[in-house]
Amino acid sequence: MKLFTWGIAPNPRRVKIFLAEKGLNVPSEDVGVPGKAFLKPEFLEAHAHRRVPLLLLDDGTYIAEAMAICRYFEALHPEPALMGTNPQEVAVIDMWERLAEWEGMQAISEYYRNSKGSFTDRSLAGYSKTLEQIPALIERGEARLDLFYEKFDAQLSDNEYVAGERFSVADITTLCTIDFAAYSNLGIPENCQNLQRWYKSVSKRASVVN
Ligand SMILES: N[C@@H](CCC(=O)N[C@@H](CS)C(=O)NCC(=O)O)C(=O)O
Repeated sequence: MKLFTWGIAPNPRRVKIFLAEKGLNVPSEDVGVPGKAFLKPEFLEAHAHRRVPLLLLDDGTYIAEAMAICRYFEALHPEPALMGTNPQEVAVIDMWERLAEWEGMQAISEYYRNSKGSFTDRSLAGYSKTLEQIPALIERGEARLDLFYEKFDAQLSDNEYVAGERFSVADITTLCTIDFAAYSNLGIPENCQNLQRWYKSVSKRASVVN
């Protein structure tokens, strides 16, 4: 088994934190070009998926998408549960994790990939075809991110964690989204006190610090 990753890129980081929470050590290979904003040509040529994280199983099966990889390990190693233990919990965690990805991670990715010179002609990850940047998506990404912050701040006003009273994969995606946004100086707004409280607490977890 091998997990293909990329430095501190936010999506491989979701899997890295998930595995650390489970106490699992999976052989991995960083396929980023050091100091550059792209993946190694050998990786891109060998893997039509062209994105990380990507998990290669011993029988040759590939699993892409951070959440699919996490689900695989959750099924193999159910404890500690990070994706819920009963139908309701599973659905609520899945809902908040999806909201974090769709409304947060996509918003900051939209901003990031359309604003940085290193992504000219590669405004979406995973394609060899030229995809030009759309400048209007910079402002739109920022506006979407504000809405994400507002929604998650409200959710955390009466929940300790994003999906309720237990730490879950929804917290992992939310944290990776926020750290990625902070990297572009678009971190949690001052007025989102609930989110600030939550962020301080989850950032101290061993899985995040190490
Ligand atoms: N929805 C995917 C997103 C994967 C993704 O976009 N990964 C980025 C790194 S964060 C990537 O592989 N980028 C390759 C590139 O920019 O060429 C997931 O959950 O894994």
